[in-house]
Amino acid sequence: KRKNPFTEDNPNHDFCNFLMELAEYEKNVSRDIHKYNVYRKAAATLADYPSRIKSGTEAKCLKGIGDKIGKKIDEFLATGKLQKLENIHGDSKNEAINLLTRVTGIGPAKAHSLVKEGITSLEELNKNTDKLTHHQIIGLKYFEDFEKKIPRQEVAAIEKLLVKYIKNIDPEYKISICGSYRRGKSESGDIDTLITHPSWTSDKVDKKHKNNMLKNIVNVLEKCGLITDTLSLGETKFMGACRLDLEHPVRRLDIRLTPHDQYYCSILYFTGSDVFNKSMRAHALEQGFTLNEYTLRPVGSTGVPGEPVEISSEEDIFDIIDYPYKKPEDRNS
Ligand code: DCP
Ligand code: MG
Ligand code: MN
Repeated sequence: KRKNPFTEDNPNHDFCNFLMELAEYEKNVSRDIHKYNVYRKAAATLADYPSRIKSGTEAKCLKGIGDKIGKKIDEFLATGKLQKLENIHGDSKNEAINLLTRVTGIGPAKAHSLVKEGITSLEELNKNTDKLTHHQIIGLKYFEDFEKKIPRQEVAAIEKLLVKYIKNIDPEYKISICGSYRRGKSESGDIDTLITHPSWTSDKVDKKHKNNMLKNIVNVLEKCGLITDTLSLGETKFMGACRLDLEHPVRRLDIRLTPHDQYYCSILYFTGSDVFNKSMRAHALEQGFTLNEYTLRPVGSTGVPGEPVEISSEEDIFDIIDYPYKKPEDRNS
């Protein structure tokens, strides 16, 4: 599970680090998603900033950074640490909750309840797998592998295999690796794969057919040894694990199957970043549109969304909501 996506060299990475630690604390321990988003946004903004921030005042000029975070930057610059974080780390209950949420499938609520039962380490978790779902057991099994970042060239090698095996089922399948890889990052937390097929549109095909399409793809990828485990498999979403070969760690693999007419909204969503998606959706709303991973629709005067707008490229979506086009590499904040 991603802890800090801003590890790549940037002149403000130490600020990003403490902001992401605060973000994780708010999400996992306080369960305050609003504060989590505020810290995450601030970290994304700083990670994107090309030069070293010299004071809280300077930082406050940037989007998403206010008084409180400005003060924290000043404290960090003056003392090299944050008292708030020192206090958080000094509490073993917080540390246990933070550790357990690093297992994929264990969310803040589950982590709280495990810690309440006295389960505070991975050893104890291993002795209590009866309390875990299949997803969480696989998460625990590959705890170390799943925390390793995936080098870009390994994602590219897995992409090649995915394309080869899936096109072998039907050459008309279109496969795109999205997420941080499409944003050009040198390493990724997982592999986000979007699949579509020109003859499959949202109005045409029944659920049964859709169901079998993804199941069939997953089956094939399992048979050839690329997929090692399934965390969850639905009609349009697969979450699981894959491995290039025995010399490489097991990696988290997400697959989404999308109808052809929803492809551009899907690829936009799945490319992210999550912080960028939030900004873009907020902008869409200001322009009277509701944007999600499936469609772009005008918000009618009654508040009921209208018919989806026809879209034939990612650029279309930016144009329609009057948002300056950003290449995937520029969608980090
Ligand atoms: N996404 C989103 N909101 C979320 C989770 C995901 O908008 N809460 C979208 C944007 C993400 C994309 O899905 O970029 C893929 O999700 P990941 O969690 O795989 O994130 P990334 O690929 O961006 O980063 P990483 O390298 O950590 O996987
Ligand atoms: Mg990803
Ligand atoms: Mn993912």
